Amino acid sequence: MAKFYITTAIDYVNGNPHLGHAYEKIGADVIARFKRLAGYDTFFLTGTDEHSLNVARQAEAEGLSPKEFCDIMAGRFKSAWDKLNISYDRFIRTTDRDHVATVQDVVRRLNERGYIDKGTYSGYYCVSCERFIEESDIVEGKCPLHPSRELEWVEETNYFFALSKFQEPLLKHIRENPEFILPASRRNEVVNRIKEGLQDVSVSRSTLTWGVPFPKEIDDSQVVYVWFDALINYLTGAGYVPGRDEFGKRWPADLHYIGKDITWFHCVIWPATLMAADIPLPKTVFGHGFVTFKGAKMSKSEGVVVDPLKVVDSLGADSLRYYLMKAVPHGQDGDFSFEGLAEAYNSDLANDLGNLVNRTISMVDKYFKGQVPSPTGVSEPLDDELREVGQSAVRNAHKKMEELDLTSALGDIWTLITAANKYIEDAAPWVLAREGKKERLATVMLNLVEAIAKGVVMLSPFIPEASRKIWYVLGLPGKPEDVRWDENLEVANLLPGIKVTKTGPLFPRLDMETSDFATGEFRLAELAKEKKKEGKAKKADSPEKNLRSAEKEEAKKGEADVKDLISINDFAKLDLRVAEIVEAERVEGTDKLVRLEIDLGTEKRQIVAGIAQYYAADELVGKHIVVVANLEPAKVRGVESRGMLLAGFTEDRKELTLITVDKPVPNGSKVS
Ligand code: ME8
Repeated sequence: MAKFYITTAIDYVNGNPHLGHAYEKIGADVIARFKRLAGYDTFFLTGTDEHSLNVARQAEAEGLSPKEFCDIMAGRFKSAWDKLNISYDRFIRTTDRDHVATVQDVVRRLNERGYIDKGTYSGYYCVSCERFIEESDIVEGKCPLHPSRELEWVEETNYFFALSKFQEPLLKHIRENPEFILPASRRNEVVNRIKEGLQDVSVSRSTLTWGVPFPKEIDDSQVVYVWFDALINYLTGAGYVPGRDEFGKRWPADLHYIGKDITWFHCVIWPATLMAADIPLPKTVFGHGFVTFKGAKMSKSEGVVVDPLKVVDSLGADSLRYYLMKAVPHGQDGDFSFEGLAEAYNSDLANDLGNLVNRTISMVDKYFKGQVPSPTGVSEPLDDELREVGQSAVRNAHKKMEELDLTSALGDIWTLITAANKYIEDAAPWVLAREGKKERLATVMLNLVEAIAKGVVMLSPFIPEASRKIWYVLGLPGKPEDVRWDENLEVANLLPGIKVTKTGPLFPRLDMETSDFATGEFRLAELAKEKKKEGKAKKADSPEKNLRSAEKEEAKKGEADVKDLISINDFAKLDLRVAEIVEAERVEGTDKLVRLEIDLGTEKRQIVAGIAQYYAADELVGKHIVVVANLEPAKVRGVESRGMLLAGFTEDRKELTLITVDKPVPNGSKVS
């Protein structure tokens, strides 16, 4: 099986994950999921870049050691990506022990080969970029990317990497391997800059202590410069073994998926380092564009930040994933707006996709008692057209995905969703039902289910949660990810006899008047921008405190998972009971809530639980769960809830599991 090793940039942890970070991780995740579907043995690496000067300063401002600070922040990044369903195989941290060993080994290798030399550095440093800025790049005394931040003058005795020796080898490599830098526009920028000449670059810092220590035998007073350390994470993630030439079945990387601001590091410094160390080069570096907010780059230091998690809490991960992949075209910048997000949600997800699925399922339910009919052999040109659109969508989207043009692939997949909606209108199943044309009706329903199933397989890299759910309510076996992309053409074989499950709206329509979007709660970025305009923004040079004190306490204790202790008397106040679920139904107008009727032996009562994304209503009936029976009643979205069920997340936090009993006990039994 061919392998595919994909990496993202590793994020600085001096601020919370923002929408720009999320965009990159989602893009890489869509590619990784696609490659798995296409049959590649895929390994997906992401993580955090922790040895920056920014981090050291931020930790100090919070009264924590850099490592304590990084533990908290890395946790936030990891849980953000879990929430967005990023299917990484390893979350690497540059403070991981194996990574430190890899970095030291690479430095040793370069030193042995004569590519590292001591020298004196003097020049300007941008702490936001964590890079030395050449005089010719300085704009009005500032870094061009961080105009609100002062540059810092640095004069140090450092170790330098002999980048200047690689001008010709790099140009040759890029010439002979046009796929090395994508998209082509980035390649031209890089080539032009290389032609201007390459200077040796500093790879150590002598005035910092927060970093990977330089190998002792070379110099024990220096640490490795953060960028040099960071790039090497790609080797660590591939299973690099210090001291061995051959390592890992994953290297060379097939794709480094990174932002356009860091192409210089990835397309020049990184390949030169690998050439010097005699390690094969990655196949492709793809420099994606930026997500902007009202035209400005999302950037913490510039005060333009949209919190992706707030969007997820309100509309779900799939909505954000879908919108970002649609709004930021292949390799280019794209603007994020709340209006755009709401529009894409309502019009594409709720109307086009959600309605298509709900209407189809309702009709199979009504006309065929929920059982998808078998082929009848009666087919019309209309049917062939729909099938043709489906086959082309599978082929075209495949090609676009291989080209990493995710936005166009999404467009190709949508041609099938649009065609299926049109097919309903043209075939008018309700007329066929009225006229008693049962055979024709069967063909139409089968074709619709086939079109949806095909669409869902292709959509699963983009909107994995909804895709799984649609697959489930269609009654298809397994998960859409289990179907290989090229087998998708034969998805029809899976259909006859499957039994659909009626469900509430997959994407309940968003009411622009009453939703969170209208409340201002979401408009953090806008507010930050306004504040900045008024000159009230925090001084960028003074590290802003952003940790909650409880997080700090936990970090210091080093026991992040242990909560405050309670006494046995406190515990005794809880009335935990076993209850049987006797009825379950989705709370109308919500996508998370389920109303349950539970039997507590002596009484029946109603509780409301936020578990609809993890359990279909039918699945719940008959389960014996554990509830907190003496919780004071509350209204959830206007529905009374008298009690609370207990549940926990699975290890990857992707599934919720109810706490149930594993031997029969009477309803209402006390749990203690
Ligand atoms: O550069 N839109 O970290 P970082 C799209 N630690 N992508 C964006 C973006 C935006 N508005 N803002 C940032 C670093 N990014 C280094 C990387 S890799 C060995 C070391 C992207 O936290 C950015 O281009 O500043 C980069 O690819 C990633 O987010 C991390 O940025």
